[in-house]
Amino acid sequence: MAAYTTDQRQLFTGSTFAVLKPATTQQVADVVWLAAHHGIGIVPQGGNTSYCGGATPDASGRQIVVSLERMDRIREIDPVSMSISVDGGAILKNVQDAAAAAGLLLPLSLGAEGSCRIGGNIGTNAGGLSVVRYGMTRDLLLGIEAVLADGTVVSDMRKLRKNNTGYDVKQCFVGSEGTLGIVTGAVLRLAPLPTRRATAWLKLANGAPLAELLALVRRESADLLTTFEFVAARSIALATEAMTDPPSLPTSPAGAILVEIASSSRHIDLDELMEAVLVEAIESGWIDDALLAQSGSQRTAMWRLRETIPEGEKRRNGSVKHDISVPLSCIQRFLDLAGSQVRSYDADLELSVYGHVGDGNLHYNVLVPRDVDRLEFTKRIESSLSLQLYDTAAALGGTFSAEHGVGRFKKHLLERYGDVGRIAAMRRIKTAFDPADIMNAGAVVRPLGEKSGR
Ligand code: 2HG
Ligand code: ZN
Repeated sequence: MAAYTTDQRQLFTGSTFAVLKPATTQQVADVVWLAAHHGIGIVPQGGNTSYCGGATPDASGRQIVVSLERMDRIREIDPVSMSISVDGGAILKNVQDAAAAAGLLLPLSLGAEGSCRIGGNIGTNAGGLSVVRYGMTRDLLLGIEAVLADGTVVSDMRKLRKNNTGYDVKQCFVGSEGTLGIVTGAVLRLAPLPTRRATAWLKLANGAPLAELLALVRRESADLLTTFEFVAARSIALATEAMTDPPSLPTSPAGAILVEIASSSRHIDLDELMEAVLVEAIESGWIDDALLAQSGSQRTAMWRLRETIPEGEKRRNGSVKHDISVPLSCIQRFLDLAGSQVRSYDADLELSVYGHVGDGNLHYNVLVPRDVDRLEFTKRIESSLSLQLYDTAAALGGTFSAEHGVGRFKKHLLERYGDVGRIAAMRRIKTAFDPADIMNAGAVVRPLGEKSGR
């Protein structure tokens, strides 16, 4: 059972008396109907890769896990409509590959893509590495099939781009993390498959304004930008230590940016375009140096370095994660304020800061010192320094969870930082969809009538 009851970050282990693995939507509906009939709680689970404990049962032992892993089919690709229909348990990587085999791109890409599943991507509104160009999961969702808390099947697997016929019910499931029903199918929007890419590693100059640099790259690359990832020097070092064959890339104490532009057209010379962008960025004084990938393997090495950071943190002794986002205009201010908060909390703490600056999203992670207990340290930081950092993000109009969701770990933060009216609306939606509170109870938001502190 351990794989189903322990969360991705191994922060807690819940308990369950059964893991059910339905193979069809009808079986999911039957399971939910039976559970509702007997008042049994359900935790819907895809790849169990939630960073916020959103897919793992609680410790009560009274929730069953409904795993979608057997519902992993690609149902249909329509190259003309540029859409793909899949089961809710389809693994993201398999959906990407199926789209690519049809000459199209599923523009959702994230570290967990080899194991996370589409239903979970919808439940958390997953973001990742190409949001700056293509948006979050929400923006890719054309249709949905979902089982409601009484076994009713919502069947809206249409591939329409336009369909203004009342409430957009499918969007209710986005960000719901299994609290409103179980996503058993989805239709996703595809894009032309890029045939050309130019990838560069930019060595940041001291004090370089990230948002201005981003604006320059977007403007001068004719908005062909797909990735703009910031990586602090400490994060680069962590990833490098964790790699067997780390690439040597230009870097400075100010860190680096991984930039990629991509196009499906064979008539644009992307290397030439990227070179022109880099010259302008160097002339602006915001970067000192840059390396333009000369081969597929050089490009892959840059990507591998970026994607190995979470693993590098894990090998060190883990990190306390802060998935914050602020308006782009406030990124620099956040970095300055948060940096001084961390220093005055404890000057010995080390940070690993990186992320999707193109989306105003930073992973502002505090490294767990080597010789301390990871869980105890996490608890201590989360009840003190983390709140200061979230306060700062909130004061700048930002959020405590940009792309990782709320789950069980961040529910109290939603209560603390969420707008009162918005939370009231969420609680009403929860109760309307799931009056008996059987769907992933304890995650995201309290239903109406339940006191806080559960
Ligand atoms: C990433 O961008 C993921 O690599 C993980 O969102 C972030 O581990 C993290 O803090
Ligand atoms: Zn991320």
